[in-house]
Amino acid sequence: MILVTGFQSYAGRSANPSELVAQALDGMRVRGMAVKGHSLPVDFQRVGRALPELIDDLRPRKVVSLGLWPGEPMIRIERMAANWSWFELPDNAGHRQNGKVIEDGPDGYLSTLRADAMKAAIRAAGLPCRQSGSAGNYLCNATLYIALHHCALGHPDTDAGFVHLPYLPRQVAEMMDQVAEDGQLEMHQRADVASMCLDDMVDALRAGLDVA
Ligand code: PCA
Repeated sequence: MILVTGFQSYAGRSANPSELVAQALDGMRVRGMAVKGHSLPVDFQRVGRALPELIDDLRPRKVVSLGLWPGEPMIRIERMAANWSWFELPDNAGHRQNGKVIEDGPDGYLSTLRADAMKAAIRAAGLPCRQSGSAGNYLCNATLYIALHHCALGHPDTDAGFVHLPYLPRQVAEMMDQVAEDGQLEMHQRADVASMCLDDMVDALRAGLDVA
């Protein structure tokens, strides 16, 4: 079985594409494996408990976590997780994790998914995709670290990785309305207005999971 996690919305946004993609993939089959979509709260403490529990309970063959990267123009496969958090924004519980993700954990982990094959498959499906060497310092990096650490300790046969997603088009439309209303409309200066439609994101993930 493949566990796909998405995040609930955060920072006052109306939706999180990662949650919608995880929901859309839930129940599909990839190479004979069932896909289980699961939604995670944007809450450092709760993810730290819930994700290891999910892995213990479901014993997935793969864990593919998804999150929004505001402004990212394409499917972005993360290769590394750092044992370092710097939450510029409080999570939905009001917590800022500034320091290590796991106090006595190693400095970092490499994703154990077949990231090169995933990138090639997604591009072959006609969808833009790149790899990245940093999942940032917020909850997505922490989530990848928590999954890889838990698998390293007790689930050697479970691969784990992370994919960041662009905004949905309607989120950018809302944002443009909002900045216009606030009198901040300097669109030529904004670099965070890229988006991708839900169907393309779901197709990309299906292509990626097929070879992950
Ligand atoms: N993106 C955030 C956390 C939740 C999400 O969808 C991140 O990139 O860390």
